[in-house]
Amino acid sequence: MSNRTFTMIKPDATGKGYTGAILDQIIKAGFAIKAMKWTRLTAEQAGLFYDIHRERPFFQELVDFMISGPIVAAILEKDNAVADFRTLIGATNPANAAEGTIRKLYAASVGENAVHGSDSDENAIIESDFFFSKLERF
Ligand code: FUP
Repeated sequence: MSNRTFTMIKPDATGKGYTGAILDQIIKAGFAIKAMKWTRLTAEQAGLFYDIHRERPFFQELVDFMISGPIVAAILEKDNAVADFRTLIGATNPANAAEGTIRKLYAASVGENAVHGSDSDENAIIESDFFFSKLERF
């Protein structure tokens, strides 16, 4: 599955009305949508998704932010999907993100950073399975 990655458009970006522009940029960059849903996470779900950060000082803030509004979850397909998508979204902190990247354009801070992108092929599979059944992928 090295040609697939997983993304979320986070509550800051959905709330500010950036969903359409972000999806447009993703599609124009050559990613095909293989699954997509508009949903809102519970605290338990957000905690499980970011389980790796549970002991970090920003964990509670991260969970509170991720449940503060709806998100768009999607599976994306493209050659070299994980790395190319990380390039498209830019650095975690938008202050360090390259010009033209999604986070540079739409993110406000390291916490409210508009989008998620999987950081490895392994995590792309885990994260995709967290949100989507086989019947929801086309
Ligand atoms: P990324 O892979 O770019 O999403 O970044 P990380 O996995 O390092 O972090 C996951 C999320 O934790 C970020 F999107 C935002 C949040 N975070 C903070 O709120 N503060 C930090 O110092 C680092 C990360």
